[in-house]
Amino acid sequence: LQWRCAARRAYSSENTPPGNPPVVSVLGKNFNTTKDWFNVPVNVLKATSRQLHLQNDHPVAITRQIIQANFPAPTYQCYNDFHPVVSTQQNFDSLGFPPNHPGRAKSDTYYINGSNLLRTHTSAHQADVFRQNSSDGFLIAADVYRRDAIDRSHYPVFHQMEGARTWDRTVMPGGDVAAAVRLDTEKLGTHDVVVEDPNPPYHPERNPIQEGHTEAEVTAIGQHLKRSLELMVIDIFKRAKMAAAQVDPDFVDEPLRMRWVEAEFPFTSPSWELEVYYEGNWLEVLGCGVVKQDILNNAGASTRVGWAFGIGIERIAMLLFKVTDIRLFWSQDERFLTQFEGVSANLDKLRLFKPFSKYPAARRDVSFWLPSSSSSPSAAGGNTGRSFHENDAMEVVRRVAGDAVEDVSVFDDFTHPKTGRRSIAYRIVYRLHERTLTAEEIKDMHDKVMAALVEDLGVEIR
Ligand code: FA5
Ligand code: MG
Repeated sequence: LQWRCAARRAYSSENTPPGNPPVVSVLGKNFNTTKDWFNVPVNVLKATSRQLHLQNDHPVAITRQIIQANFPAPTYQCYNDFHPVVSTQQNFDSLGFPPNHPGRAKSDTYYINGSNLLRTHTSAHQADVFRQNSSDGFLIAADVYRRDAIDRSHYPVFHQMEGARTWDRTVMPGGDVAAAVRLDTEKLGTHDVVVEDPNPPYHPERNPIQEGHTEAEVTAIGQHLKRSLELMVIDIFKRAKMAAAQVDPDFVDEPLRMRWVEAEFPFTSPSWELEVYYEGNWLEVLGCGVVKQDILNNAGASTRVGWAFGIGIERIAMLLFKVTDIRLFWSQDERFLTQFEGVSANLDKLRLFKPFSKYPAARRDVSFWLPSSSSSPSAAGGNTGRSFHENDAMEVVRRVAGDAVEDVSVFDDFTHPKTGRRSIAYRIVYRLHERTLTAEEIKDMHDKVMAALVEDLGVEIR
C-alpha cells in the first residue's frame, strides 16, 4: 500500500497544476469546479475526449463488440454513450456505498466539485438504466477514472462494461423465478473447461442471501451469471487462439484456467470475482453478483430479481490481442492503430498485436564469385557473370528467410583483373517484428540462404 500511495502522489503532483480552473468543459458540458474538491490532472481531463470504446477498429472498441456479441439483443440492450461526469448520488449513493466508504475519498476519485466526479465504474449508471430499460438485460460500456498507480495493468483511465439480467417475479408461477432461471441457463449451453470454484453457494457474514430471495433463486441466478461469463471468456480465448494460429500454425496455447473467488461489493450479495490464469498469474477480470434488491426497488423495478457484472475491457483486450502494457491502448501511433483496420466490421478478422518497437537486428554478410559464363552448371539457367542481376540474389534471400529479412544490400562488387571473375558481397539484416531471433535461428537461416544462392544461382561462396 505504501508504494502505491507514493506512486499516486508522484503522479498527481506532476500533472495537477496548482489551483483549479473555475470551469471545466467535458465533452461539451461545462462544470463549475470548487477549490476544496477539484483534483483532476490535465492529462486525465484530456482523456475524457478519447472514448476509445467508441473508436472504430480500436482494440478497446473491438473487445467491447466481442463482449456484446456474447450478450445479444433483444435480451440485452446496449448503452455506450453516457457522459463521464456523474453525481456522487449516481456513483455511490444509488449503489448503497456507506458515507465513509474509502472509494469516496479524494485520494481515490477524481472530483470536479463536491457533487460531481468522473465516474469510477460503469455501475454508476445501473440505477438509471434499471429505471429506463424495458428489456430483461442491458450492457453499458464507458470510460472510467480512478486515482491509481500506473503499471502494466493499471491506468488512471480505463474502460468497463457493465452487464445485468433480471427476471420478473410477477410473470412466474408462484412468484419464484428459480425454475425459469434454470431453464435460461440450460439454453445458454455448456462448456467443458474446468472452473475452480471453491465458494460456498453463499457466505453468511460477507455475502448473505438477501431478504426476500430464496436460496433456490440465488443459486439459480448465480449459476446463470457464472455460466454466461464463463462462456464469454471461453469465446474470447477461442478468438485469441485463432488469431495466434494465423501467425504461427504450430501455436500451442496453454489450456484456459478460470476460477471464481468470493468478493464484496456494496451493491451485490452474494458477490464474486472471476480470475483467469495468464502468463503465470491469476488476473482478475471482473466483479459480479446478485443485485441488491434496494437498487431495483428504488428504480421502480421491485418485482424483478437478477444479477450484474462489471468487467475491465482493457484486461480482456490484453488477453485477446496479446498486448502486454495497458498504456499502449492510448497510443496515437499509426503503427498501432492501423494494425486493426477492418476488424470492427468483421470480428472474425481479429489480429494479434504486432509490437512495433524493434527487436534487435542481426547482420550477416555473404560474398561469392559469380559463375563464369562458360564453366557454371547453372549457366543454362541464364545466370552468368554478365547477366547476373542484384535482384536475383535478393529474391533468393527473401524466398528462404521470408519476413525475417529486413534489408539486403550490396556492399562490395569487383572483377578480378586476371581471371575476369566477378565477386559480389551482400549484407543481410535479419529481424522479426514479434521477437528476438536466437543465434541458432540466425545461423540456420543464413546457412540456408548461402546454400540456396549456390543452388539457384550457381555462385561459389568465398
Ligand atoms: C467494480 O468496478 C464494480 N463496479 C464491478 C461490479 C459491477 C461488481 C456490477 C458487481 C456488479 P472493480 O473495482 O473490481 O469492481 O473493477 C472491475 C474490473 O475493472 C476489475 O476486475 C478489472 O478488470 C478492471 N479494473 C479495475 N481497476 C483497473 C485499472 N486501474 N486499470 C484497468 N482495469 C481495472
Ligand atoms: Mg476488483
